[in-house]
Amino acid sequence: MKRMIPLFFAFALAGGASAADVQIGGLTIHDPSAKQSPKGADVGAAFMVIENKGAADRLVAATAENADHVEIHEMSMTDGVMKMREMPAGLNIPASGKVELKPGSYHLMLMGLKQPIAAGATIKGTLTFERAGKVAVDFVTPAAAAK
Ligand SMILES: [Cu+2]
Repeated sequence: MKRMIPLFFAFALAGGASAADVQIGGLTIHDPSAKQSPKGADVGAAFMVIENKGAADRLVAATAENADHVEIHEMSMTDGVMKMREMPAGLNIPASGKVELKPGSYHLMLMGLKQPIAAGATIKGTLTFERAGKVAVDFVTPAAAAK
C-alpha cells in the first residue's frame, strides 16, 4: 500500500491547475495565478483568463488576502515605453468573448503586500463583476522550477 501514496499525490498535483477554474454565471475564470514576488517587494501581480459565454460584463473589483488592496491595471506602449496604468472603470469582458490577464497586458496589481508571494503559495481572493457578482478565487503561484 505504501506505493499508492506517491501516486496519489502525483495525481492530486496534476489535477490542481484545472481545479482552480471558477465559474459564475456565463463566466469561467481559468487558471487564476499570482507571480512570485522578490523579497522586499510591496506589490505583486496576478493573472487569469476570463471566458464569457454570456452577455457583456465588467470586472470592477478584486481582493487578495495578502494585499492591502488590489487594482486592475493595463500595460501599453506609450511613445515606445511600456507603461502601466490603473483602469478605474474596470475591465470590459465582451459578450461571448475572452480576456487574458497576462504579463505585459491586463493584470491585477496586488498593492501593499503583507508578505512576499512565495513559489507554490495559494492566495485566497475575490473578483467582483458588474453583472455576475462576486466570486471567490484561489490565485496559485507556480512552484519553483526544478534546476
Ligand atoms: Cu500593474
